[in-house]
Amino acid sequence: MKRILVTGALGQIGSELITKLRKEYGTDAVVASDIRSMDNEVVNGGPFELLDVTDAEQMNAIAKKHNVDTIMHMAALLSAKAEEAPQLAWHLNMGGLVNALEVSREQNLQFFTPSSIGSFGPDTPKMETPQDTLQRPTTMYGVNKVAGELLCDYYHSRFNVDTRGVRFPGLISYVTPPGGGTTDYAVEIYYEALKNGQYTSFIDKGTFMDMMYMPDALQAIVDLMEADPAGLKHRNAFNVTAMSVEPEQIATEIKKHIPSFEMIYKVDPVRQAIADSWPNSIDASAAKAEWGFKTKHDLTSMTKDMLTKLKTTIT
Ligand code: AKB
Repeated sequence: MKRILVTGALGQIGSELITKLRKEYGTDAVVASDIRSMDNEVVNGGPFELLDVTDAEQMNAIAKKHNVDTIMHMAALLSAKAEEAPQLAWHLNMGGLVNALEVSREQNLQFFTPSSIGSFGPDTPKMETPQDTLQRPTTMYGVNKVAGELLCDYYHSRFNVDTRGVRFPGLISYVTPPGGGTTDYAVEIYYEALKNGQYTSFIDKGTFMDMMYMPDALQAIVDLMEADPAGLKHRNAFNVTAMSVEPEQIATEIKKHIPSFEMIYKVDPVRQAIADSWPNSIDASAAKAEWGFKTKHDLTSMTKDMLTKLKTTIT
């Protein structure tokens, strides 16, 4: 039976990943952990541990206590937050990652962590960004992500740790809002459309970025972790995406359901600069070829589902 420790379990991805993994492998097989405790379903539904990922000893002890065979390391500061506090971002994003990799090495665990489209920079080819290409990001988040990708490859080649990972695009979800990311606009827009009938976007019209609906992202994690290692030429940082969109396209799709919806623009120069340094669209063909990556949702089906699900929670 699998036993998985998830860090950052109360974050945007973690909170839904816990539910997905508990459905796949059983409630007790998945240990949720986070630096904060919250009285929510994640905490109530199965094992939970308070964990500061920068504390290596604590992480080691928790992994041992629950006899886990896998770590899914999700705890991280996102791009805009990391730009506000670059030293903290280095401490948390790199310190947490190296601790999680060390625990995996010492206890011989399988390991997953997400990289991001933020690992690319302004010199990277902007369209259909290849799997293997120039990566010179200009943000602290991007620096953390590239260093993290390399570190995960290193732990595999040097210590034979079964490290795996993807480069996530912006993830759209209705359970836990993201916080401090550049692609957050693409989540906020749905909440605000239902609450107020309008949204003020901090990202300018015409700014294309890759996005993916959360159920597809969670399935990608499970599929990659279960993939036969013999088929993996890459192990970490697979490009994955479902769509390349700009704010007007999301607004147009929302208007099909809420015709009075209005989009206003008040561009935040910091987050706009981050978005401008990222690709317009990435090429996921390596993930498709090596472990069968696929998605179910496009912009149309995602928008319909987001509005339906959110309606029951926020109105
Ligand atoms: C962010 O915007 O920082 C994240 C990401 C694309 O990694 N959503």
